[in-house]
Amino acid sequence: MVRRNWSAAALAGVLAVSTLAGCGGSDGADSGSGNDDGKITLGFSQVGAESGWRTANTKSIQESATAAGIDLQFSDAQGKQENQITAIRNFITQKVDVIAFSPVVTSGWDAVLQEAKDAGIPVILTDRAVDSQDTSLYKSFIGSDFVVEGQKAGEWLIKEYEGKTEPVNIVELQGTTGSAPALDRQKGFQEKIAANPNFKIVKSQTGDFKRADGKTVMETFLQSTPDIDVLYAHNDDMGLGAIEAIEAAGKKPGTDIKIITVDAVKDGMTALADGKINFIVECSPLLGPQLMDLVKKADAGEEIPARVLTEETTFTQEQAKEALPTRQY
Ligand code: GYE
Repeated sequence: MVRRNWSAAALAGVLAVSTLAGCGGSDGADSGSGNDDGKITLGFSQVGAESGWRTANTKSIQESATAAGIDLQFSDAQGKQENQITAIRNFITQKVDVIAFSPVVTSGWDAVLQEAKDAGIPVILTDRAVDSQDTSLYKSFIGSDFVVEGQKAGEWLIKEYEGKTEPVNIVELQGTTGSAPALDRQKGFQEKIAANPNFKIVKSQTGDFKRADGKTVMETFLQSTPDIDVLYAHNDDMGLGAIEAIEAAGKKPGTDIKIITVDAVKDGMTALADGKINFIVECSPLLGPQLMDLVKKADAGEEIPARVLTEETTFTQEQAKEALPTRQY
């Protein structure tokens, strides 16, 4: 389908090119995406399949593209930024109508985003932010506020230990190094717990948002630090891996070591309802429907909000029991 540019000047340029193409026998109705079915083509570069959250997010994007009649070119970067850059360059070459992607890490995007901008293809950041100073390189950013998520985790801990004066040893399983959710969930949490001098983060290491890594890193934490009171894991999957390590070490997760995670996917919620996790901060992966609305508007050259925030809650063990039967993911 014709990629509609958003400025009148650019539109005039596209029309001129179309006219020339028409002379060559083309129908002149396609800017080159090779897709003449009238559908919008969306190129989407996904992080990978590192967690339950990501699986639910991919499903949401695929299902809502189908429902919206959008032709989705889906590319899995397997956790590597270089794969995402290659995928985005391919989308530019294909002349897709809109590009969306969930950046693995925050930095290093300026060059490829500039290429998309120069090609007149609107870009929508999905789920994770970039640190580019030039915010004109993308049209919108849809996703959660990860700093707020970290703050919610810290607030729960402060309440949990209210009135107590003994030291609280915390270990932290960070998400993928350099990713927006890892940086911001750490920041928000630290900001809140700084209010209580008894709280001490004694170990903090990445588990790459993966269950297996959460388990192995927790094993090393348990070996080096016998008196762990609290585990703060940046996602459910790492928390679930850590639970295996804690149980293997003969300790009771949720009792001997209190556990806070982020995401609230079904496996996490089940462990919460079972008393193995103490608190989960929700992060919704169901970004597909809102993303498709933004894609349609961006393709039509309409103004779209620079920031679209997802609505989220938190879950205690009791709340998890209530929510589990109807949990979608
Ligand atoms: O919390 C984690 C996933 O970017 C919000 O990535 C997302 C995070 C999510 O791997 O489970």
